[in-house]
Amino acid sequence: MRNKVIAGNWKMNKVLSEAEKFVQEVVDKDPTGQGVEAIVCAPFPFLAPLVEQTKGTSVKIGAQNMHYAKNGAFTGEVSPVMLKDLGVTHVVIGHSERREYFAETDETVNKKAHAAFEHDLTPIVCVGETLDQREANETMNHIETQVREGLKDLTDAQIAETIVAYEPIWAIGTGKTASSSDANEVCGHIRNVIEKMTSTETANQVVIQYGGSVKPANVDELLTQSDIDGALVGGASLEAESFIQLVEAGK
Ligand code: G2H
Repeated sequence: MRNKVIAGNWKMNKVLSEAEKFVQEVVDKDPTGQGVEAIVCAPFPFLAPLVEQTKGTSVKIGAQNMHYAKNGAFTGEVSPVMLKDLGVTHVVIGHSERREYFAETDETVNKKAHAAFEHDLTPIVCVGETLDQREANETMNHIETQVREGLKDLTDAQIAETIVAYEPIWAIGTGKTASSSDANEVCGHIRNVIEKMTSTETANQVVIQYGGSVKPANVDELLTQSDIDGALVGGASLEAESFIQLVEAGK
């Protein structure tokens, strides 16, 4: 049985006092249960205090990006060594906003996925198609390429530990959600691609999240789909009350 994993992706929102207030509310409520994980992916400046605040609780803290190098002359970047040293457990890799605005490619995603495992961080690898690709019936091929390239040369054991987030770009922050059956179809396709790359056993271990306008009103329907094991949530993860409801839906 795969865990349900609910990850909040705050993107570039909040100041530290708001972040701490949010996390305290979640920690006090402790919405996780057996088989349900809650991760808050926060901006870099909040990571150290939030890791401290969540020590000994069930809430994990993730980053939204990182560089693939251990260290070096990369002004403005943050390395996997730094994240690991702080106690961060997860890192979002290749979010469509990073691909669109910061020139991330399947190649950099793959380098970052390898770097995450080298430093004992769990990558949340994002894939997804544009509206044009969906309308041109290119979704499945595009997703297959992103999965194959993004996870290239990882071991089966590493792929089993990877979280893949399917986020159709046309559903991000737009209020439009893919129908639960459409989302499940693509998540099932991702699992099939991983099965071809590895084995049935490995593919069955991979947690596949759906992301794109997930909210308390639609999360139940999404989470009951056979191949959707959680959600990567932006807008609806900004309020503690709604994030708590989303995590509770995983039970
Ligand atoms: C997709 C998602 C979080 P939202 O980017 O990764 O954001 O839930 O606001 O569509």
